[in-house]
Amino acid sequence: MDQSLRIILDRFEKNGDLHHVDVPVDPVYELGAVLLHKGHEPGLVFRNVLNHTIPVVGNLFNTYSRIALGLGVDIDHLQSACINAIENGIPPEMVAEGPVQQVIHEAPLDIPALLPVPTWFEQEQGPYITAGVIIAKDIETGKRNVSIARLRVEGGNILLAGIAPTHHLHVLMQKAQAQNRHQEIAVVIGNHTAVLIASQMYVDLGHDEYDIAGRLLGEPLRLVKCKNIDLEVPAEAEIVLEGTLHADERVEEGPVSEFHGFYEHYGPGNRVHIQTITHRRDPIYQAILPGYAPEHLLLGGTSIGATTCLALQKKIPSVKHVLITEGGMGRVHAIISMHQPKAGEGKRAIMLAMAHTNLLKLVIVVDDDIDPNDWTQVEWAMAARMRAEEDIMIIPGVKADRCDPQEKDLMVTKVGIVATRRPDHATEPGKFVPARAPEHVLRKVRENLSQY
Ligand SMILES: Cc1cc2nc3c(=O)[nH]c(=O)nc-3n(C[C@H](O)[C@H](O)[C@H](O)COP(=O)(O)O)c2cc1C
Ligand SMILES: [Mn+2]
Repeated sequence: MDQSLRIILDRFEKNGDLHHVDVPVDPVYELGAVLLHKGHEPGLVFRNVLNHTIPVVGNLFNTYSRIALGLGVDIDHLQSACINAIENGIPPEMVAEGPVQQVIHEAPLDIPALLPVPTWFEQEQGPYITAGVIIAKDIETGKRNVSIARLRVEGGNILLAGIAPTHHLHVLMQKAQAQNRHQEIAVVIGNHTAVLIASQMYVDLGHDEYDIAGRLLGEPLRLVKCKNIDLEVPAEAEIVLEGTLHADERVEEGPVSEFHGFYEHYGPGNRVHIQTITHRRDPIYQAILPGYAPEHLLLGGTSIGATTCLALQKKIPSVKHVLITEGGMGRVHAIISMHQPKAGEGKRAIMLAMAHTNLLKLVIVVDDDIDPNDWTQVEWAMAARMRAEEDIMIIPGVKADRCDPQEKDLMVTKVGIVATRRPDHATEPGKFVPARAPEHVLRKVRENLSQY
């Protein structure tokens, strides 16, 4: 089976989920502005990027259904497929060669000339690689890590990485520094959906995200050895940058966009020295519009929903689904769907979810007759089933993630809402009786709806 981004582009094309842009587009601000204004419309292939020959694709995975399409699963099975992939990984396999190494560039490298990396926002200090999946190995254990961090192109062969201190890649960089070594990394651009989703999973340090990608693919991910570092990269990817991440080379990053749509000022980032670039003969550059933009939010939201759901189900089997909403920035709002929760079980699920997934700030619990993807239904559940004095929990002073827009002294107030039927719901005489026509008439009309 083809494990490339190309097979996804073909599938999207056939399904009407891809649009080609032939007019010239400037990678400085204009390309990002097009992605922004196209919102949830089909993915875009920019075939004519100013000053570059390599085409740029973006907005591919800007809805949960397009993520499901990329993984080849039904939208209703997206979360269960992710959970299965976490629990039953398939280890990758090595192959002797792959198209990602058809062309090899060595020093001196000029990354800005070679790759059409977009400049996104006014206050950011340069172009950012945003769909670069970073491969690294733990210097102590040899275990692999696969994740995304944005990389600013500084010129020549130098990049700047801004990695959250809580992320594994940051831990690995520190471990390398403790041994006075630089952390080898490979930046892989132009990936199959399975690799992108795997890279976003909140799993334990040492859990190789390539195994998750394998299960999502349904077969081992095929890897080739890097040319000059001790790492392995997907053989069928588009572009790979091989280099080292330097804990001791810290450079002030300045304003950088975050998922909430504002700039953050995180302080210094770390320099990356690239020594080799390999790519296909005719590579495709993948870009993800960063900031408050659907693709950025939902790639993370898919994985956060799955990892939270898995953690909850281990303690509370009546949890059926955890949806991370786009309006909640793909990070901070969750809707938990439960099957006939017992009294108080909704609140327990809320507390577990918040404790497990630090970023979650508003968690709403609904019964599984409500479609969490349909905000109108969720709102109806709150209107019909919630008693605010009992069902809303407000928890001030909880430790926050540094990214939360309302974080103060690294704390936020969290809110939990239980909007499920009460256990006595069915027995209260005369209440909550649905007003409807007889079931046999409803069924007959449903079955013959197209005739009307
Ligand atoms: C488009 C995109 C850009 C991202 N940029 C960053 C980033 O710049 N810094 C960062 O720390 N995490 C970033 N992330 C989030 C991490 O990739 C994600 O939390 C991942 O699970 C971390 O994995 P790790 O703990 O294995 O390192 C980004 C995610 C996406 C989808
Ligand atoms: Mn990891």
